[in-house]
Amino acid sequence: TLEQSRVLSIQSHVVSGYVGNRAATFPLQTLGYDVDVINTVQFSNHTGYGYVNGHKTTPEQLTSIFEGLITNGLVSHARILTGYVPGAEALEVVAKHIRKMKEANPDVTYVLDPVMGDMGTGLYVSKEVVPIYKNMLSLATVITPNQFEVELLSGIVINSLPSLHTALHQLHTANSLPHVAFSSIPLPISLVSTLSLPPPPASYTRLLPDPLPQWYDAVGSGAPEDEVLVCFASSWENDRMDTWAFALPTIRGYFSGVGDLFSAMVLAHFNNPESVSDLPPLPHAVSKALLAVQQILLRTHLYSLSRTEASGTATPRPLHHPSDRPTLDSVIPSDTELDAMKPL
Ligand code: PXL
Repeated sequence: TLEQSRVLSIQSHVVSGYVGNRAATFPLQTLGYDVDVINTVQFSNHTGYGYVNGHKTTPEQLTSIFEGLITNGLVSHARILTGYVPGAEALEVVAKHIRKMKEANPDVTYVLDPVMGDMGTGLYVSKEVVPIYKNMLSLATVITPNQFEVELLSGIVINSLPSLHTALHQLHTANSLPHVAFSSIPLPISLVSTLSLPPPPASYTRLLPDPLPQWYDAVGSGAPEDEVLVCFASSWENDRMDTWAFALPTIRGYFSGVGDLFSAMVLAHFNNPESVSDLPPLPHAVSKALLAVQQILLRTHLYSLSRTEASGTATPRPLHHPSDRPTLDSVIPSDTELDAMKPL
């Protein structure tokens, strides 16, 4: 039988910094999860530094770790999370064991982040990884791709809301995939305010909080007509697709591991009896995840602004140095702000 509080998280480890398992583990633990961690790489730091040392876990090493867990009867996780797995053979090993776990217990919740690349940089795993992820889609409960990964997995180029809708529809129907949480894409706020997702039945749009939080000017570009980040979530049930869109103010900083934290928080809040609202499971989990990510980014941003000394080569100077910076206390959302973030 499954142990509801146990999570198996399979992603990267970095010695310095917080991406992959280093971004996922502690936040999951604070929510009461018992997190078992398989490290797919051990690097000195994340790859944004340009210089990285360390090693990838080999397929043989991954196999032996899984065998150890199985032999001791330690595989009863109710939730599985996977992220960065750079090699095809290693990903095959991961896929094989997740398939076994799902076969033994179809109720396992599996959040799959198909980490392959992004729009700016292109593919950053071996190209043999792509077809393996395509095969793994049928195992997943929720996937958390970015735009690059949605296009690669669906074969559909996203350049409009209808093409976005078609790509999501394709992902659901071709893979019997119940849920997609499409991590944020930048859109002009003028478009977002007119957003209507084809076709209804149930499409919610969570727009920017109104009034804007008082920290917004200090962390955003300062111009509300500027871009916002929009996250699309869609669920497929009984031959019907429901889509939700969430819009958030942009925090102008250089961050890594944001997607990893987001996926972990979606896993944490998805169908969790201790995390409830009147929303369906996916939009509930996504709104909780976005709020947690936003709060952590705000604190990280304020911390980075407060540091005067050089802090390593991966952190460029912040774009904004407002003299009246928000304080940590002031970024804790008020009840009114939280209310304003409920779907319309
Ligand atoms: O955040 C994704 C990620 C995961 N793992 C490693 C990375 C990064 C992003 O830079 O370098 C090792």
